[in-house]
Amino acid sequence: MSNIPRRAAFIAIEGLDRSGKTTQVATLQTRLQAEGIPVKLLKFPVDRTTAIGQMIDSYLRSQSELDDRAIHLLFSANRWELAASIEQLLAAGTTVVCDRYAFSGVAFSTAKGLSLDWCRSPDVSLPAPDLTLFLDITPEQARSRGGYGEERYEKEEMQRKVRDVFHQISSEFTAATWVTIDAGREREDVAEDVWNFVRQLTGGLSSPLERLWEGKK
Ligand code: Z5A
Ligand code: MG
Repeated sequence: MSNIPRRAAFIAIEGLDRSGKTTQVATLQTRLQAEGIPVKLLKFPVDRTTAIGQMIDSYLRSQSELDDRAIHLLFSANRWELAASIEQLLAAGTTVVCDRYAFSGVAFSTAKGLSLDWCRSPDVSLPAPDLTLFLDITPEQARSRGGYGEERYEKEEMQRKVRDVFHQISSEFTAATWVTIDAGREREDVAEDVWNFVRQLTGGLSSPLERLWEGKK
């Protein structure tokens, strides 16, 4: 028998706007709970009422202007605020499911014209998800869900660029750690795919939590 303590899995749900991230995260939480697996949901940007959260919220609503690099660093700081608690939860056996994570940070800022390497650097060494499920839809499918909202990035041209960067990011991960799911289908079909990947990790892991993008030039 191994003496290595098991820990819970860290799962990120990423995807384009209107791809159904929040819908799927809620369904996944219900399913994990029904299986008796402790779970904590996190959403980035976190709670828009904290000091950093308020700055992000005001920026996304176009109520304030910030340098592209400054807002990028605020999104990253928002994740670092929770990095230690993610580690503690996993060590205590609670599965952590994130609604967006560092990949959204890199995708949106790179789509605005910043370099991918620069965008990645503030998030290097964050807890790395054991599994990232990327919910992919076309801009046409997003439009059929009522279109984009009123916020700064909710424009079709921007969403196309973001999708391209997400595909570029995904090519750097193995098939075991990054899975692209066709999210243009019925909610139940997408949920079934999500569950089939997540269930493989519900027994916990004996491998240490990895650090995001460490060793990446
Ligand atoms: N951002 C950033 O720039 N940098 C960062 O580091 C981070 C984020 C972390 C706010 O994000 C913005 O922050 C975002 C990226 C940027 N900018 N944009 N644009 P957010 O997470 O707060 O955004 P959101 O408000 O959650 O919206 P969303 O992501 O677009 O939605 P979603 O969570 O993917 O989808 P949903 O709310 O589950 O579903 C959308 C609608 O579709 C809803 O009416 C559902 O009932 C419906 N739906 C869901 N699934 C289906 C299926 N399968 N079929 C049909 N209809 C469906
Ligand atoms: Mg959402």
